[in-house]
Amino acid sequence: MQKPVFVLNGPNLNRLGTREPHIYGTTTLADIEALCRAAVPGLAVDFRQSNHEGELVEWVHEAIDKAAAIVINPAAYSFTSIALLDALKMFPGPIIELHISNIHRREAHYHHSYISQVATAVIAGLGAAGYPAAVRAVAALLES
Ligand code: CA2
Repeated sequence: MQKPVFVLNGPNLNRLGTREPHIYGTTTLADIEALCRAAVPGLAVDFRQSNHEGELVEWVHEAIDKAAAIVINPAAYSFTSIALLDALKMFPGPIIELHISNIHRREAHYHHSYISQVATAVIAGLGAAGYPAAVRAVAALLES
């Protein structure tokens, strides 16, 4: 059986849909999880969110053994976490870094992501629609 795709979400994303709708839209993380699960029939999606850097690192370690691909919205850890970068370097499959907003149109502190160094591809600015697009993209990469 095909291994699942891990969809990992970083800090504060559990509060999505509750503020800043002009940047992040009104979709909740539960809505996004449903979009991911429906994106590719037959593809298992393991969807998680944590506000803790160490927990995200441990999930990446788990993915090394269990997942075919990782889609990750590291949120603020994109711009600070060498620990997450080092963990992702060990993952052998495709990694898609995802941001709901276009981080390059925002303040300068959102412009440099450590995670982009190890990402197969980066999706930013498509809103919640970026998530199912990322899941479809990894499915295509795993097929090829
Ligand atoms: O655009 C994205 O997906 C981000 O990764 C979201 C992060 C931000 O630090 C990145 O620059 C871009 C922040 C997530 C904030 O979560 C929210 C919580 C409640 C309401 C709206 C957003």
